Amino acid sequence: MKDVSIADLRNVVFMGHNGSGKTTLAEALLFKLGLNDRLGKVDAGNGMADFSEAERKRKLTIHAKSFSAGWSSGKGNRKGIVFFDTPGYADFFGQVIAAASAADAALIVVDANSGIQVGAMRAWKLCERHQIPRGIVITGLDRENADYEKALAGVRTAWGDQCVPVMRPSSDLSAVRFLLGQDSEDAEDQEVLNKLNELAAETDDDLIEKFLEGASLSAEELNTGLRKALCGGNFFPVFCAMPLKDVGLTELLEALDMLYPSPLDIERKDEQGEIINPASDQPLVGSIWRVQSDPFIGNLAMIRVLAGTLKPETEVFNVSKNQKERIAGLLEVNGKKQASVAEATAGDVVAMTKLKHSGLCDTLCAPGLKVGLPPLQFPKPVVTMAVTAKTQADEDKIGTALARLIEEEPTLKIERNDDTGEQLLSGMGDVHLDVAVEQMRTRSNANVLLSTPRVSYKETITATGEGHHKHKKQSGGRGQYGEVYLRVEPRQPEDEETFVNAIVGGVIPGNFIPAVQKGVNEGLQKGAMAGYPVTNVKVTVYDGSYHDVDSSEVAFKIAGARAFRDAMTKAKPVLLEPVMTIKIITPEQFMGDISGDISHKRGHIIGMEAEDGMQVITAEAPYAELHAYSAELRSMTSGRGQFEMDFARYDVVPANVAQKVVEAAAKEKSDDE
Ligand SMILES: Nc1nc2c(ncn2[C@@H]2O[C@H](COP(=O)(O)OP(=O)(O)OP(=O)(O)O)[C@@H](O)[C@H]2O)c(=O)[nH]1
Ligand SMILES: [Mg+2]
Repeated sequence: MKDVSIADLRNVVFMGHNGSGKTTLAEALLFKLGLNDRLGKVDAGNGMADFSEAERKRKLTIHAKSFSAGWSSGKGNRKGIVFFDTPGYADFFGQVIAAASAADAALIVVDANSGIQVGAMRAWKLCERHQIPRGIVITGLDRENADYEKALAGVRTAWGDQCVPVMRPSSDLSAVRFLLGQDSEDAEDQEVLNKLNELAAETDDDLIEKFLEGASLSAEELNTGLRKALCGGNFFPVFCAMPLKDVGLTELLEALDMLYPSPLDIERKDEQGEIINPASDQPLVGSIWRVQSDPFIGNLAMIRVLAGTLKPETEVFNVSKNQKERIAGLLEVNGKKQASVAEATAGDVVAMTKLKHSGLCDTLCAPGLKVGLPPLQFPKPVVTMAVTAKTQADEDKIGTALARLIEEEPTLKIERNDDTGEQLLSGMGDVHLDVAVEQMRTRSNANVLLSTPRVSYKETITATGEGHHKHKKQSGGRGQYGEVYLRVEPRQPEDEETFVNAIVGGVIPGNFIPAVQKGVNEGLQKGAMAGYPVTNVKVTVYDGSYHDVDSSEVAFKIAGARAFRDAMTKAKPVLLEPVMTIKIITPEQFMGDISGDISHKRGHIIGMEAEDGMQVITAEAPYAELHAYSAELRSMTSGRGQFEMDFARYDVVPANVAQKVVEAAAKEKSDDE
C-alpha cells in the first residue's frame, strides 16, 4: 500500500452470522477512513459495500469484498488496513472461505442482542481449521435489548477464557475504553490486564519467568507477546463498537494495529511446506481470491499478494494453469470506486485487468518460479435445479451465461444429465440459485427458469419374459410382413452382449436382424412402464418368420419393438431410482428429528459417530425424496446442520411409489398428445 510499510499493514476479514452487523461496521470504517464522504446504511441501500442490485434488494451481503485505506493515528508511521466484508448467509459461505484465504486474520462480528449464532460458529470453525488468528467484536450495543455483558459471557462460554475483553463500553454507551496502555484502578480492569500479561508472557520463556516473579512486562514486551499469542491461537481479543454512532471505531483501528499481525508476522507455507518470504524484494507470489465481472472493463481478478512486488504491464507465471500471463492494469477497488495503483506488495489486495488465462483460486508467481499453494476446500453444492430457457434465443445465451457464473462462484456447479436431457445448476441453497439466475438475467439478458429436476428413473425386469409380434399388412399394393419371437432376461455379469441373435435356419434372414435390433433399441430407450431407459436386460431373438416379397426393414423393426414391449411386460418389470448417500453433521440434540425424517423419506441410517463435538450421521435415501433437503435440514436444526450427498446406486422403487411415477408419466404423455 502506498506510503505504508508492510509492518504497518493489517489485513482482516470480517465474518459472522447473517445480519450481525458486518457491513454496518464496514460502512462506518469506510466513512471514518475517508473512503466515503457519508455513512452508508444497509437499510437505505446507499452503502459502498452492498452495492449490487441483488444485495440492495435483499439487504444482505452476497459477495465478499475487500477495502483498502491508509490512516494516521497521529503518532508514528502511517498505517494501512485492508478489510473484507463477507456474507453471513449460509448459502454464500464459499465467499467467506475465499476471502479468509486472502486475509491474515479474522474479526468475528457478534451482535450484542442475539449473541453468538450459528454463522459465527461456522466462521470460528473455519478459522480453527485454517489456523487463522482471530478476535471478536461485539457491536450493536445500541440495539434494543442489547446486553454487552451477556454477549461477552456467551463468547467466553463458547470459545473459552482466552477470549479477553480488551475494550469496554462506558455505562452510558457514549464511549468505549481500550484497556491496553492505560492505567486503571478498577478491579475488573486489573484482572483483564493481569490475564493479558500472563498470555503475553506465556509466548516466551524469559517473559514467563519475569511474569512469575511478579514483574510487569514492558509495553513493547506486552505488544509483541500478545500478537504472538494471537497468531498462535492462544489469545482472542474481544473488542466492542457502535458503528452507527461512531463509537469505538478509532479504538478498534488502534487495537487492530497494536494486536493484530502484519503480513510479516504470518508464516505462510507453500504446498511443499516451504515458508514464503513476504518481503517486497522477494519474488512475487499471489493468489486470486475472487473474480468479479465489471460492466465496463470485463473481468477483474482480485489478487492477494503474499510476497514480492506486483506491477502493472508485467509478465507473471500462472502456476495453476502452467501458463504465462500478462498483467495489464492494477486497480485498487473499494466498492464501485477504482483507482490505478503503481504496485502492490504483501498484504495488499488489488484487481488485475484483462487477464487472458487466469481464474479463481489460481496462483501467480514471478516468471521462472513455481510456487504451489495448498488448494482451498469448498463445500459441495447441496441444492440442484434444472435450468430451462424461455425461448430459443435464450437457449443460445444460457451456455455462456452459466459458464461465466461458474468462473466467479466456487460453490456453483453446472452439469448436464444425459438421461433426462436437463441442464442442471447446483449451489448451496435456494437463495444462492435465485441470485445466480437473477445475475444471468441482468447480465446476459438470458431469460431462464428454474424447475425441480426430473428424477432419472430407470426400468428393468426381475424375471424372464417371452414376447411375440407378427407385423402383417396386406391391403392393396405391396404388403408388410415380419414376425419376431424374443426373450428378455435379467442381464448377468458374464453376459457380454445386450442383444443376442439366436436365429437358426434363416427363419429371419440375416439382413433383417439389424432392423429387429433397431426396434429393440427403441424399446430400451423408452421402457414400457413409464418411458424411462431400460437397463440390465439381455434380449435374445430366437424365432420368427418372413415373406419373400412383403418383408422389409421397417416391418421387422416394428415387429422387434412390439415383441420387446410384449416380453418386458411379462418379465415382472420394476422401476429403479437413484439412491444417495447423505452425510449429515449436526449437534446431538437434533439427532432424533433427523433420523425420524430420514425414515419418513424411505431412507435408513447406516452409521453415526461423534466428531468435533458434533454428530455425523451417514444415511441413504432416494434422490426423489431429497430435493428440498437443504431447506428442510436447515429448519430442523435452526441452521446448525450441514450435509453432503453423493450418488450411491440404483434401487428398486417400492410398488406403491412406482405406481405414482407410472401414473404421472402416463399423464404427462397424454398432456403432450
Ligand atoms: N442499532 C444497530 N443496528 C445495527 C448495528 N449493526 C447492524 N445493525 C442493523 O442490523 C441489520 C443488519 O446489519 P448488516 O450490517 O447488514 O449485517 P451483516 O452482518 O452485514 O449481514 P449479512 O451481510 O447478511 O451477513 C441492519 O438493519 C443494520 O442497520 C448496530 O451496531 N446498531
Ligand atoms: Mg453484510
